[in-house]
Amino acid sequence: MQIQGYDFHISASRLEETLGGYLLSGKTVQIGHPFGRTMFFKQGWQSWSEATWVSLKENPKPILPPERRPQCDDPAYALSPVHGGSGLGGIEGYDGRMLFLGALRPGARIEADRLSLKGFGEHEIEWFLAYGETGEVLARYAELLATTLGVRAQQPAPRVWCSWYSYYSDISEGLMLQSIAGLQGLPFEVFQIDDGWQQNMGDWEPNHKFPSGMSTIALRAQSQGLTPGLWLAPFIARPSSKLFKEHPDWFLRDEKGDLVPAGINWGGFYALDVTLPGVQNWLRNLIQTVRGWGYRYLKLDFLYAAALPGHRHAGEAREDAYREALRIIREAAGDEVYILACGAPIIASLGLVDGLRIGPDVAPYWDNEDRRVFLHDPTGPSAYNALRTSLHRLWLKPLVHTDPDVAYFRTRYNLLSPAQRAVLQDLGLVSGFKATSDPPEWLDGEEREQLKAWLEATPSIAQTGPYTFRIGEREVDFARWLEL
Ligand code: 9PG
Repeated sequence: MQIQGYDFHISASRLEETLGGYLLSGKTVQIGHPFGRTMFFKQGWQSWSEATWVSLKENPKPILPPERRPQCDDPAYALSPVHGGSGLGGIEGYDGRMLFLGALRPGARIEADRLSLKGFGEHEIEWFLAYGETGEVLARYAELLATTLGVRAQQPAPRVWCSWYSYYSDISEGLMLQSIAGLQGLPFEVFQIDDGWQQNMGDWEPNHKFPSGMSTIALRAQSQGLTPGLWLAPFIARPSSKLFKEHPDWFLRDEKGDLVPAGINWGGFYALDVTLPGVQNWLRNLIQTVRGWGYRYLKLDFLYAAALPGHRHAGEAREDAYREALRIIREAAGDEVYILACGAPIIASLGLVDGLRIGPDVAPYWDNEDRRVFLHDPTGPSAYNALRTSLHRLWLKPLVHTDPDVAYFRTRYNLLSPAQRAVLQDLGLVSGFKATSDPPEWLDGEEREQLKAWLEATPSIAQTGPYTFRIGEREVDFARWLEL
C-alpha cells in the first residue's frame, strides 16, 4: 500500500483511515518498509527506561548486571536481539519523516528491523499507523490516547520541593521542619518527603527519625501554605519487612512458584501480586492512612513492579493488572490528591495519574559513563541520562504533567557546571514541571534569587524543532548536549 509516496506492506486484521493516518487492529500487526537500517525511535517501558533514537545498524546490548534488568526496562525483552520499545515506536524514512506505530491501549510492544516495524501484545490491540513529521505524528497519537485512556484535569503542574537529591535517605523530622521553615518566601506549592521516613520497604510507618509521626510535618507544611507530599513504593517490599514475613503468599511468583525478583536495591525486593483481594484491601488502607496523616501529594515509586512478568491470582495481562491497581489507588486517594507516578509503565499509567516521571534520576554530576557505556545501562542517575530520555518523552505533555526530575541551583555538593545546571533548569521550563531538592540553607543569596526567579517565571514555550525551543525571548538548543 502507498502512503505518502512510499510502498508499505501492511498485515493487520483491519485497516481504516483516520485523521493523519490509519487505525489497524490485530494481536500482531506488521508493516514492511523500504528504509533499511535506519534510525529507530525507541520508547522504553517505564519512567527510567531509555527513550531516544537508536541506530538499526547496531544490535541492542543487554543491560548488565542481569539482576538489575527488572528495574531498568521491560525484563521480558531484556535479551531481545532486535530493537524494540513499549507501546509505540517509529523509524526514520528517507525524507526525515517517521513511519510510526502506536498502540491505543496498554500492554503492547513494538519491534523494528531493516525490513519491518512490528507491533504485538498479549491481546487484540488497536493501533495508530502514520507516516509524517515526528512532531505531528506524535501529537496525533497523543490525541488518540487521550480519547482511549483519558486525561486528568490540566492545571499547571505544582512547583515541588523534594528531599531526595540533597539528603537522600538521611532525612529526619528536624531536617524536614528546618527545610519547611527555610522555604518561606519561595513560591512552592508542594513540600515532598522522599525515601527515608518509612520503617522498611513494605512497612509504611514512620521510623525512629520521625518520632512525632508523619502528621506533624504535614501540619507544619500546610500552615505555611504548602501541600504535604510523601514518597511511597506501594507495590514492593523487602524480605525483611513485616509485610513480607506476614504475607509471603501476597508476592508475585513465576510458574515454578519462585518469587520474581523486582530489583536489587536495599539487598533485593519483591513485587506484590496486585490482583489478590487481600493486597487490594491493603493498598486501599495504605493510601487512606497516608491521606489521614494529611498528605495530598503522593510520589508513588517503583510502580513497574506490579506489571512484571509473573503468574497472577487473576490471570490478567500484566499491564491491565497494573492499571487496575492504580485505579484502586486513585479511588482510595480521591480525586483531589495529586499522584506523581515514578518508575512507572508509561502508557498504562495515563489517565489515572496527574504527573509522570519521564526519565531516570538526575544527579549532581553530568554523566554516569561506567553504567551507560560499559554496562550498557542508560538508566543510571545522571543529568545527561535524565535529559536525553526526558526530551524524547515530551510528546506526553498533552496527556499528563511530565516530570523530568529536579533542577539544581546550589553549588554545594554539586559537580555540574553552570551551563549544565542551566540546561536542567531549561528542561524544567519546557517540560512544564518545576522541582528542586536544594535545601534552602545550602543556597547562597544569589542562588536563592535564581531559584526564586525560575519558580516565578512563566515564559512562553514554543518547540521550534526536535530539540530546539523558544523560551520567552531565548532560543534554546538541547541537541548540543545529546551525543546523538
Ligand atoms: C528513592 C528514589 C527517589 C527517586 C526515584 C527512585 O534502578 N535503581 O537502582 C534505582 C534506584 C533509585 C531510583 C531509581 C532507580 O530512584 O526515581 O526520585 O525517589 O527512588 O529511593
